[in-house]
Amino acid sequence: MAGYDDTVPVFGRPPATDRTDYLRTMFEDYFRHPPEFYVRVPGRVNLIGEHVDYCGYPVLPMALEQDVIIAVRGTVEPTLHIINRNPSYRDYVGPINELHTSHGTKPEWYEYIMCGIIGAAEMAYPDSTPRGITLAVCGTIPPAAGLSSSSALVCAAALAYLHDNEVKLSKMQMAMLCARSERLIGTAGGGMDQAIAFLAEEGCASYISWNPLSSTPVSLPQEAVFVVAHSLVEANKAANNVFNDRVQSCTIAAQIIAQSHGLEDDPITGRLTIAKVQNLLGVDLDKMRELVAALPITVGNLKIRDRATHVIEEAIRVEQFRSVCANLKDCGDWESVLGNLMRSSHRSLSELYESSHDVLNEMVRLSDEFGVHARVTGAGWGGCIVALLPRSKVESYVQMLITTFYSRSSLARGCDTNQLVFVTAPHRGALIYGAT
Ligand code: ADP
Ligand code: NG1
Repeated sequence: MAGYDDTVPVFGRPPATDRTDYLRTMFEDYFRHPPEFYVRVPGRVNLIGEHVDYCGYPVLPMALEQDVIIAVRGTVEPTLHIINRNPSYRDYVGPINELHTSHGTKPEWYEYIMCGIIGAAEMAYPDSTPRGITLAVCGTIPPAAGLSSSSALVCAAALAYLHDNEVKLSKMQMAMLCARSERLIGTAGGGMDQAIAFLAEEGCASYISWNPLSSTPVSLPQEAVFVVAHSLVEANKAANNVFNDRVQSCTIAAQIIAQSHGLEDDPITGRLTIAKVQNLLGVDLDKMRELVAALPITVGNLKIRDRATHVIEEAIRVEQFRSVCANLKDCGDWESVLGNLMRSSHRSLSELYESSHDVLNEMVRLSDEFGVHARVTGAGWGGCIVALLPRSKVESYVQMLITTFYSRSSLARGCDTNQLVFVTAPHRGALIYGAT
C-alpha cells in the first residue's frame, strides 16, 4: 500500500460556495440524510500530445478550474443511487452488484459513474457483495468537448466509492484503475485524462509518460496564457467508432513494424503499441519517422501510414515543447516557437489524423489571421481549440472570437460566452472534502 503522502488529499469542510451548498441541500432533500463527504475532480486541457497516449508516448496536459463535484454517502443496502444537479441528466437507481455498461450507442451519463464504481467495487469487495452508495453530482466541465468531462465523472465516482470504503490507493494507482475502468464504456483511451485528474499540480502543466506511469511538472512561460474556445460542436467519442478506429490503425502500424523486424507480439505485456516497438528496437524518434514512412497507406479500410506519421511527429513535438519550457532563458521567442508546434499539431490532426472538424479549422484560421497559434485539443471531431498567446493579447483575442465567431453562430444564441471561451490556469488534481 502506498504511503499517505501519495494519496488524494483529504481536507475539512468544502469552501462555502453556491455549488457545494446547493449540492448539500439537494442531497438532504432527496436522500433525507446529509452527505458524509465530497470529492472534486478537475477537467483538463491538453496543451500538446494528441492521440499519442494510447500509442505509449508522453502527453502534456494541465488541469482546469472546471470540475465535477460529488456529494457522497455510503449505504448498508447494496444499491447505487445517483442524482444530478442538472435535471436534464435523469436519476439512476439499481442494485450495485448488477452494474453494466451498454456499448455501441451513446452511453447514458450515469454509465460513466458506473464505470468508476465497477472498478472501485472490484477492488474494495473482490469476493463479496459491495456496499451501496448514494451520489449527488454537479459538473461544470463542458461535456463532449475534449476537456475530459467523462473522465472526471469516472475518477470522481471511483474516488468516492473507495474513500467511503476506506480503501486508500496512491494517486498513481487511482489513475491506472480509472483508466482501466473508463474503458468499460467502450473506448480504448490511453490514460492521459485519468492521470492528470489525479497527478496535476497547481501552477504547472504535467509531462506524463507511461510504463511506468510518471508525471513531471512543466513550468510554462510566465507571460503565456492558454485560452480555450468551444466550437459548439459536441462529439461523444463513445457514440461511434471513429476513436477506436484510430487506436486500431496505430496497433496495426505497430504490428507491421514489429513483424518486419522479427519482433513477436507479447500477449503478457498486452496490446502492442508504437512506443513499445520503438523501445524493443532500441531506436530514436527520428528512426521511427523513417519506419512509419514505409508503412502501407491502408490495411483494409483503415488508414495506417498517415495515422502513424501523425503519432511519431506529435511525439517529437511534445519533446520539443517540453524542452523549450525547460530552457526558457535560452529561448527568447517562446511565442513563435511553441506556437509553431501547436500550429503543426493542428495541421497534422486535421490532415493526417482526420480528427478535426470544419468549424474547429475555421476557428484556428481566425486565430491565425489574428496572429495567435491554436489547435484542436482532446479527442476532436468537435469540442474545443486551445490557443497560446501573451497576456497582453488576451482581451482583444477573446473579443475577436466573440465578434467573428460566436456572434455569427446560431448555436451560441442564449449562451454565456464566458463559458464558451475562457482563460485557463493550471489547477490542482483531485481532492476530498469532509462534510463536518
Ligand atoms: P469529454 O471529451 O467531455 O470527456 P465524452 O464524449 O467522453 O466527452 O463524454 C461526454 C459525456 O459525459 C456526456 O455526453 C455525458 O454523458 C457525460 N457528462 C459530462 N458532463 C456531465 C455532467 N456534468 N453530468 C452528467 N454527465 C456528464
Ligand atoms: P477526450 O478529449 O477526453 O475525449 C480522449 C482520450 C484520451 C486521449 C485523447 C486524445 C479517453 C477517456 N480519453 O480524450 O486518452 O487519447 O482523446 O489525445 O478515452
